[in-house]
Amino acid sequence: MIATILSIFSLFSSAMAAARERSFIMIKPDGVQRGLVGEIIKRFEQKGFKLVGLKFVWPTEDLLKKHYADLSDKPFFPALVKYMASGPVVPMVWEGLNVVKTGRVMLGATNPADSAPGTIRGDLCIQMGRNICHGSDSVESAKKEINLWFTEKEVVGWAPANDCWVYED
Ligand code: IDP
Ligand code: MG
Repeated sequence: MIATILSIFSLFSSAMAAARERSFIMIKPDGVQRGLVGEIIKRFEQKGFKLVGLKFVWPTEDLLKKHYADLSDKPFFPALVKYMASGPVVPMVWEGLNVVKTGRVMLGATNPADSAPGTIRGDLCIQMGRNICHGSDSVESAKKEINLWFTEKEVVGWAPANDCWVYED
């Protein structure tokens, strides 16, 4: 009996944890320059994900080198850092069920030429080095990226009025 209650509780709490998953999504300098901030935010908002962090910053090369540390041995790394430091960006934290995986699907492939129509990169850009938006590739890297770009206080938990119209009970 107690075991059943515990397993129901654990199923419930893992579903709750999944619903609170967070991804780091960032509109890159070309997305800002091209006036696509509203369009990209609109897609995540209309999907049903919840915005819990957002700012407008001109990032330093130092921060970008940390953000893209895993790619530091790639030949395109210097050009990538220069591109990303060329103007202001919009770092965001979005929350919801499977938001990391779904966010990547919404973004499309790294190379816009391979991105399906209907995706952000598939609809709005052409080349890999100007692909307008970043999205975390795993829950683990989302946590790292959120901690790199946001302080704890800058990520704001809140309860939207219409949760029951987005998620089943
Ligand atoms: P992702 O942004 O889809 O996660 P990553 O492999 O993490 O792709 O690469 C980070 C960023 O580096 C890409 O979004 C793109 O702007 C740039 N990039 C990746 N591969 C290349 C390349 O082969 N040439 C030029 N830029 C690249
Ligand atoms: Mg990546």
